[in-house]
Amino acid sequence: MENRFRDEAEIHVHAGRGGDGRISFRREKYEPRGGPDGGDGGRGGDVILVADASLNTLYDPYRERDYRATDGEPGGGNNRHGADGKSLRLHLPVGTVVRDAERNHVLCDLSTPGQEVVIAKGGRGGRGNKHFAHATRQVPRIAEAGREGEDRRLLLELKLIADVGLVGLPNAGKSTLLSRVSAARPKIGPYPFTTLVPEVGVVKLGEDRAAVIADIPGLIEGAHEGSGLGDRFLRHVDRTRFLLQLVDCSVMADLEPAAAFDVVDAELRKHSRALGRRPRIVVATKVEDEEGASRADTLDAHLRTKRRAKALRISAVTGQGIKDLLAEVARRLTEAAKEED
Ligand SMILES: Nc1nc2c(ncn2[C@@H]2O[C@H](COP(=O)(O)OP(=O)(O)OP(=O)(O)O)[C@@H](O)[C@H]2O)c(=O)[nH]1
Ligand SMILES: [Mg+2]
Repeated sequence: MENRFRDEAEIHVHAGRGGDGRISFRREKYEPRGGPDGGDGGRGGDVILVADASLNTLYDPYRERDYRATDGEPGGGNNRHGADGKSLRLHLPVGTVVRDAERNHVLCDLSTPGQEVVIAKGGRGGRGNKHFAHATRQVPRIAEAGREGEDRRLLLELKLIADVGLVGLPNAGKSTLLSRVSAARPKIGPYPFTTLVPEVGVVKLGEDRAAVIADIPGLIEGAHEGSGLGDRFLRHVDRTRFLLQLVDCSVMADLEPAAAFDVVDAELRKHSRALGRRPRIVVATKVEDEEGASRADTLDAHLRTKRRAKALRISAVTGQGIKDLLAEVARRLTEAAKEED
């Protein structure tokens, strides 16, 4: 899984060097000592980071480590200016946090689609010898060298930005729910760890309302410390407005609903205080028969001691409860938006 999905990468970016200034003299008939006409070198290209909404992981392209913009061309004779180097535009998913790898401080956060940041500036071109002529030096045999471009090591860290995060044990039905309410087609399987890569989908909540939902791989005990890569996945729900915690209430589930709730609840709290306190809707999944309903009752009894609200019951198979769930999601988002104002 590690070789396909990247949510962390270290890369080295090199802006282009400026082209050198030229030493040259005009050559004309009958004028053996023409004036200086060496042109300036072109500017080196910049390295520009672009926040691209069509990407959602730091995929394979970024396994390459070095990224170079091109150098500026040297100046020519006859006052010809060297061509500027081409800038390199590096497309990264929205939600990428960029740090300086040496000092570890945040350089930028690519949070808005289309946002562009010049992360390494190209070097200035050197001036040609025509700039160095004056009364006492009419035959300047000097020109300036181009400047080096900026060179930086960057740490890229992807943190998805979504309205709603789906969390739960493996096999809880997270991806199934996402595929039911959005156009996203995540992989679904009757076994744990089907989802290996966080995925986002857009859910329509009304005529002109929509929410972005992030589906992450299942969490297991110890996730906050890195078990099952849980800490990396939890990071993708750091930037959500609220969470849907899914609890499998079918008889097939490995754990009783109350225990399943507690495992994930504890991991969220241990990951960070903020995530532990993030508004959350508990969702009892796979509730399509009496057996499921009675297990959902035990979950509610358990929640009574811990939380104000009961679990919302859904079945992705029959579609039961999904409309109500989306209505609740819409209501919560409105609430969250009000609080942010
Ligand atoms: N009976 C029933 N089965 C369901 C329901 N929702 C999901 N499933 C099944 O549960 C299994 C796991 O579903 P997924 O959506 O892949 O679960 P997940 O939580 O995304 O699992 P991971 O990606 O491994 O964390 C699949 O076999 C689904 O078909 C439901 O409402 N009722
Ligand atoms: Mg899944």
